[in-house]
Amino acid sequence: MVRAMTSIPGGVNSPVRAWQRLGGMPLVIRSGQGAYLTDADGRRYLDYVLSWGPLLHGHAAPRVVRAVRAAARLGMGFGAPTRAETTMAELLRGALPGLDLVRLVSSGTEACMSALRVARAATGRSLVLKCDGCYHGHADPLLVAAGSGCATLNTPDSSGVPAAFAASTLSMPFNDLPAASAVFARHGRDLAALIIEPVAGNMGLVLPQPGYLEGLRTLCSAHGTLLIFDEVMTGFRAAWGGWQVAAGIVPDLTCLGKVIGGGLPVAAYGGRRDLMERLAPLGDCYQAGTLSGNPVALAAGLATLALARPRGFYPRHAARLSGMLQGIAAQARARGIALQLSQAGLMWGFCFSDTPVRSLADAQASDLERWRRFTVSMLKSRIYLAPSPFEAAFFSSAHGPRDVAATLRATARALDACR
Ligand code: HOZ
Repeated sequence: MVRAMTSIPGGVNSPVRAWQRLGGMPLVIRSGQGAYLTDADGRRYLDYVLSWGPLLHGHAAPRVVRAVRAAARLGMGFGAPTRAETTMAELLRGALPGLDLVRLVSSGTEACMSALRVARAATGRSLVLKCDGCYHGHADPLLVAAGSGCATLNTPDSSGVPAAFAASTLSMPFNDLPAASAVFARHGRDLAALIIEPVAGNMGLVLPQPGYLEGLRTLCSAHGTLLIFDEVMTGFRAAWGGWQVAAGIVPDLTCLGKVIGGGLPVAAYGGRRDLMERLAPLGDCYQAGTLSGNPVALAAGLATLALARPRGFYPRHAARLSGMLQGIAAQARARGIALQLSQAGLMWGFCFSDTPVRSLADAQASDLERWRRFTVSMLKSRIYLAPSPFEAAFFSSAHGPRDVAATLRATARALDACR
């Protein structure tokens, strides 16, 4: 890491990797296999970060690796249409009812930034509404009250963003429908879009309260504001398709990433035909990318999704995760430690708090020092959790009963250590 720091700002290529909340130096990773990581010194860790979400089947899943090899042999990229692009677009359309048309890009940042541009083009309005603690990538208009690394480093609004850009973004507390109604009452006519993670995964894992997303859908429809679900984290992880499928809510535009690339850079955005037809070459809204639809990355994504497709995949692995979380909850109760646990399919979160966590303010008010001591102790037991209290944890089909048992032994020790 010391060597990395002489060449890379902070030694990391994305700020939350720097362990600033946890203390100490980040692990330098050599390899991953199944549910495990191996660091540069040869130590093995059970991994609940999973590359921040994409690895639905753990590291180097054999079928995914085979698909990548086969695609690479045929060429690394063409910057021209391929069949794999259409296969992915058809798969996404089939899984998400609101996707009439979909465009492939390379990162969640790009997907969200581009969806906003389409929303502004289609509505002719400029204001955008988001939620405090939601993170939609690092495009200028979205670095306002942002979660993830911004919340971790206490820089929810970035320098370098022109004031005029930041002023075009309004932010409100997550899970607060009266607050949303107030914003719409005041600014509804100028709001191009409301962008939201339907399950917030960048302030820990915070589920929407019953009726919240439905209420937002109604507000958006009533004011001609487009509803954008950022399912970069929850897409094909909370459920096949995404949270919107499980919740039965159809947004106007959806952003995807992470799992659909199986660990390689694939993301997508799509939605109603009339909106997506605004994009060039059909329309006047421009968005492009040399690596968009890269065939090797798509091979990883398609193989990952093929493995998740069989009926019962999500319930089976989510049930194993639920069992683990019930075990952790019982351990905390037995020790008199206030711990909130949350789950959305194969994502989970934990927060040391007496009261349910419904917003960024709740997450910030939790016992962050206890989080630190717990996470450090887990690391000593060779369990790798996100180095930030404002990130979700992940689970994969590679995490088996023995891994769950090892985790529960470690959580018992860690809860003792942070009493
Ligand atoms: N987008 C990730 C947090 N939700 C961070 C990714 C990274 O730092 O690698």
